[in-house]
Amino acid sequence: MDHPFYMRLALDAAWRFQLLTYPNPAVGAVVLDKHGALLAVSAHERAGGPHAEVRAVRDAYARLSGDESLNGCEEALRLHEALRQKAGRLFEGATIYVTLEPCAHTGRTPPCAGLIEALGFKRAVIGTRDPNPQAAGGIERLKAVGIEVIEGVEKEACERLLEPFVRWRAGRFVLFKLAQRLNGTVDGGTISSEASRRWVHRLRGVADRLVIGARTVRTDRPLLDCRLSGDRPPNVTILSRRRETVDRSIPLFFVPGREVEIADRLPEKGLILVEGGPALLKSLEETYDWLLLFIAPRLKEGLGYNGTQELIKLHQSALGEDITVWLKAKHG
Ligand code: AOF
Ligand code: ZN
Repeated sequence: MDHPFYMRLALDAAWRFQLLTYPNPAVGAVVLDKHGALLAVSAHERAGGPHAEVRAVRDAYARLSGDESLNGCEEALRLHEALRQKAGRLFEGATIYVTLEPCAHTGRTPPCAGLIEALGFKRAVIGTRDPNPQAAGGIERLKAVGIEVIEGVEKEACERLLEPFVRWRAGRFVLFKLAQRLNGTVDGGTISSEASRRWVHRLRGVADRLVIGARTVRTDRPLLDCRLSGDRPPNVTILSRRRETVDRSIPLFFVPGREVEIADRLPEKGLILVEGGPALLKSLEETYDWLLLFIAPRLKEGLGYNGTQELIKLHQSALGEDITVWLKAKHG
């Protein structure tokens, strides 16, 4: 069995929900049957929802049994109970890959390690340990009942995936999001595909604050809501050194249920999403944690980002028509 290969499948699945799981970590899981055939690839999608392992086991169960009654179920407790009741010996000899140590605690959902144990998995391949002491302990628990545990597969990549979780637990994580075209231009209307914009709206829905520069507020007059995902609109911080220059007739001030503040610095706690252009990016080069670029397969004249910051690529994937690239400044 090519452990790194299957772990990378789990990693790719998890990255699609990176940050969307806030305040939980992004986690991916893969299930193979007793012959080593691939049954399911899945990820944790939102806090309060089923963990990655449980969603992967749900899909693997449907493949193995032909029973479709749990397909699409996102209720963690119901899944735990139903899988324990229905799976019988289907998972005997099976292998599960998880980017993060399966939890051993009852949080908003029951413990994943308990489910893996109850279903009779033969082997668990785990990327990295859970830095949350309340949830950790799954590795010991699995070993104690005789499940073969292989630890540290693609460890660095699994730790990288977990970095925002570690940072916001310690205080704050700042993501700067920028959309650009192939030739680097960032102005002149909509840039990224609908799938990318829907993803960003989901992120707005979970972030503690959406931060935007006073210049963008002035020129784009944006609404900054979550209309494509149906989530609650985020509270907004407008970065400005001169409070009085922000025009309060701009639509974003009138989105119901939202608070808007004008401040000269970033909020200090939680998950902070910054949406802005090249000027704001330049001014926050030393401050943000990660940069997420959406690159749309189009060309158009205009203003571009001319930064020369040294960046480390963390991950890339496709979203709709676009390419998304997660980057980190070298200073970070
Ligand atoms: C896993 N698999 O996919 C994730 C885990 O409140 P809960 O029940 O959702 O538990 C949240 C904690 O569980 C979170 O702080 C982290 O330590 C762990 N996340 N564990 O086995 C997963 N997302
Ligand atoms: Zn869990």
